[in-house]
Amino acid sequence: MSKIALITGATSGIGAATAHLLAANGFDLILTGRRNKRLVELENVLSSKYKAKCLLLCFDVTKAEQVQSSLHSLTANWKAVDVLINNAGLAVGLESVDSGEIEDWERMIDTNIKGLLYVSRSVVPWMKERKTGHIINISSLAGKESYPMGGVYCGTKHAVEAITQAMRIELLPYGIKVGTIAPGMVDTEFSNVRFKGDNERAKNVYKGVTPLSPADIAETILFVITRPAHVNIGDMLILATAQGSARDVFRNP
Ligand code: NDP
Ligand code: 8X3
Repeated sequence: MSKIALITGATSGIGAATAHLLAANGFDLILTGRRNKRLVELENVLSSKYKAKCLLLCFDVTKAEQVQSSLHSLTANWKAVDVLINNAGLAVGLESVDSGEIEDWERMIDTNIKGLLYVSRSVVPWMKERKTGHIINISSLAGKESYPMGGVYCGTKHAVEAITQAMRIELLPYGIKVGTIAPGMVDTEFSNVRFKGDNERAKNVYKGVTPLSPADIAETILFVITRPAHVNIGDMLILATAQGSARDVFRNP
C-alpha cells in the first residue's frame, strides 16, 4: 500500500519539488496551498508523469477554521497520513524592528507559526490514533541564527525549532518521528514574496552564487522519511557551498 504524504505549500518552490519527488517514489499526496490553479496543474503533471494519486485541498494556513474544515473533510483513507511536511511559509519585508510594517509581521507570524500549529492540530491526532507518522517542519538557517532586518522572520523560524522539539517529546509514546529541515538560501519564489514582487531585488539575493535548488531540499526530505523505523533525523541544516552563515556568502564577481 502506498504511503500518504501531506505537503503544505505545494504550489511552489520546495513544496512543489517535494511533491514531484515523492510522487516519483510512489507516495500518494495531499497537496495544499492557496493557489488552486497551480494545485490542479501540479496534479495533472504528477498523475500523468508518475500515475500519482493526489488529493487537493485549497486553504489558507492562517485561517484556523478553513484549515480545520478542509482537513476534516478528508475521508478516513486519506486521514491515514504517514508523513506531514509543514512547509508553507514566507518572509515579508526586510526591516528593523523599529521600522517594519506591522502587517508584514502579522503575516509571517500567522503563516509560519500559527499555520504550522493549525495544520498539526488536525493531523497529529490521526497519527496518534494509528501510532505511526513522521512530521517534518521546514525551519531555516534563520531558525538557527538571527540577522539584522530579519528579526521577525528569524523569530518565527526559531519558534518552529522550539515547537518541533516539544512535539518530538510529546509524541514519543506514539512512535511518531518529528524533526526539522533547515535550509539556507534556496532559489524559489521566497525572495520575490519577501520583496513584494520586486523581482530585480529578488534576483540579486542569488547574484554570483549557486544557491540550493528546491530539488536539493526535496532529496533531503526523501532521505529523511525513508530511514528505517528506529532512525529519526531530528534536525538537518543544509547550506549552499557558498554560504557560511546568513550574512556570509561568497559571491563570484
Ligand atoms: P515559495 O514562496 O516558493 O513557496 C511558499 C509556499 O508556501 C507556496 O506554495 C505558498 O502557496 C505557501 N504559502 C504561503 N503562505 C501560505 C498561506 N497563508 N496558506 C497556505 N499556503 C501558503 O518559497 P519556498 O519554497 O522557499 O518556501 C517553503 C518553506 O521553506 C517556507 O517555510 C520558507 O520559510 C522555507 N525556507 C525557504 C528558504 C529559501 O531560501 N527559499 C530557506 C529556508 C527556509 P500559496 O501561495 O499557493 O498559498
Ligand atoms: C530563508 C533563508 O537566510 O533568507 O529562510 O533567512 S534566509
